[in-house]
Amino acid sequence: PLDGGMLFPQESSFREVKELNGLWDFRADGSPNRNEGFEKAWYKRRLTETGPVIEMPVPASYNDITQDPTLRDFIGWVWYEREVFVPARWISDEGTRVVLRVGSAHYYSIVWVNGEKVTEHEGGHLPFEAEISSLIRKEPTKPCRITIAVNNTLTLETLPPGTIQYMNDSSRYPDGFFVQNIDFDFFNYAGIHRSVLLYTTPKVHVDDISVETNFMDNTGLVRYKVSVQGGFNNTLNITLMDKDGHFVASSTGSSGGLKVVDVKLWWPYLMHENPGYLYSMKVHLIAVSETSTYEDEYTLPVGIRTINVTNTQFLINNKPFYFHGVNKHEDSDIRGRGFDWPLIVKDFNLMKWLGVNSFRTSHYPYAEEILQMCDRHGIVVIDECPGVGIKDIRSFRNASLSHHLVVMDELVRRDKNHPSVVMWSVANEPASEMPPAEFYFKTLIEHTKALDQTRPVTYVTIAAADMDKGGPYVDVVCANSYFAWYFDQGRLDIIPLQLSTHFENWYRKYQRPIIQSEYGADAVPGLHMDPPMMFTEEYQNALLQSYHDVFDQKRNQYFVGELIWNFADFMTSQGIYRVVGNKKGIFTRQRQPKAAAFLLRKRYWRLANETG
Ligand code: GCB
Repeated sequence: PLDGGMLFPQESSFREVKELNGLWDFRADGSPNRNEGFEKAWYKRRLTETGPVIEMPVPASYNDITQDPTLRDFIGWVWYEREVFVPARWISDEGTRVVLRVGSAHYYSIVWVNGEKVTEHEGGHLPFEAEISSLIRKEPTKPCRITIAVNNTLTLETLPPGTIQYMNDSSRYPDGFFVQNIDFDFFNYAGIHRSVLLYTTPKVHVDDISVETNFMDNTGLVRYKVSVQGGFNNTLNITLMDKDGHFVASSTGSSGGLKVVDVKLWWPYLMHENPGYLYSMKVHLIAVSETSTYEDEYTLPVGIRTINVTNTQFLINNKPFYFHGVNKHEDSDIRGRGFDWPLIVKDFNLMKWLGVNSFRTSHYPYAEEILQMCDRHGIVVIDECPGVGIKDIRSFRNASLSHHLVVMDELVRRDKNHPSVVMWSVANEPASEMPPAEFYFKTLIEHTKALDQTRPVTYVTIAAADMDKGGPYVDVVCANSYFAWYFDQGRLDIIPLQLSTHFENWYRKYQRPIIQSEYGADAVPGLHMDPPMMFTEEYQNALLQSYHDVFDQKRNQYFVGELIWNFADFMTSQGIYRVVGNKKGIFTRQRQPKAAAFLLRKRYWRLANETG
């Protein structure tokens, strides 16, 4: 259904990458009908010629960059623009294909180059691109002007969904006053969140690669498929090399298998002294046409491993895997959801300090660079799509479902080759007790399984087993619960009974392995009280401890993992339940430990020794 592949841009002898990160011109369209940019066709001239601009860093959310509350809470179109020189040889060589790629922008984007529209894309968190070769060749000596308009308005058909509510009482609200209502618990950060790149490939090029891996005894098997764009007399040479660059196996043609003797499997961190083992699969293309020859090369890291699920276990390489990990957000001070290497590396160091072997990309796909790190470090990922906050019955309608299916197409296309990704999560805490949820989740899960036959599929539920309409379709039950927090507030003593009952009900009904995909309590760092009270560090610790006692009872039965909510404090919309954001982090938003971080660290390293 999707047009072509979405390989991560990479440099090789035949490909170049140019990053367009830095300061862009920026303007939010605050006109009364929020549409002046289109009415006046801002993309036709330089943005600086149609009104005032400010400097805006890319990548970053725009919300927390200025002192202006209107921009922080802005809903509507914002405009980004920058000019860039395209290397002359990219222009003169007709055999070079130039692509403009946006790693992600939230939520709806339209892109122009020199005033001509080149693409539009719906949805944050996933990349989109456009070939601009012929456009830049029209005016070869001029810098190329890239304009990107981004709109963060959410509707019942977007993922995540939201609604706009106009306040019509003119005695209480000014004309045109509206609010965006959302049913998810994180700030709706917006803007260009990941790198903008120009990259080249040869005109005839490797467009997509898929691998599936398996092994038997000591022999690994990599089945691959390569698709090529253009050409007619194409020769594909595939070479697999080990970590040290030594030849392992080779093949020719657009699909086939590579046999790996004495295979070194991809193992999760802590299960093996040599985690995250990656081979390199070099795909080399020579295409000969009547007039020219094209050559291309793309190297894909490949981890050889298998995933299987039984009634009671989650198996990696046929060994039971126990998830002891975290839920995260792409979230930090000032940059919001913007890609930031120092933050990413710090988070990996903190995860290793904790003894984390896995995380869920709550509640949207994370940057590809993060998944690449997980591949290399052997950290296991539950890859979640932005299907969060589906609470309104109107969000189960066909238009919403159709878009949700496309998002899964895009997610699987982007992430299918990562060994670290072991399961897809199609949603978080939908209103899965509503009757239309059954058809919705049956369709969504079947669709995802058809896209990828090698990974289990789930969605994360908050419903009880006897209420959940999607329960029959998931491979693993991922259940969230907040006993002694949102219910029975302050009553830590009810946790053992309620949590055990909850698990038993799920297991009895579906005989599927269960993961505690969220649990936790807010703690304001520095607040202390004994006996514990809600919001203190002691209460957070005591709540986690009670949950852990139940986990340990069920661990040898059907219980296969625990993911704390949350790794770090994160920003939310304003409201009476949130004191400058969600404080369920075991680290603060600045990544300093609360008492709970030490509790979990002790537990996770113990689990690492007991279960791997
Ligand atoms: C949940 C949601 C998560 C929230 C969390 C909370 O169930 O999945 O997005 O942040 O609870 O703290 O309320």
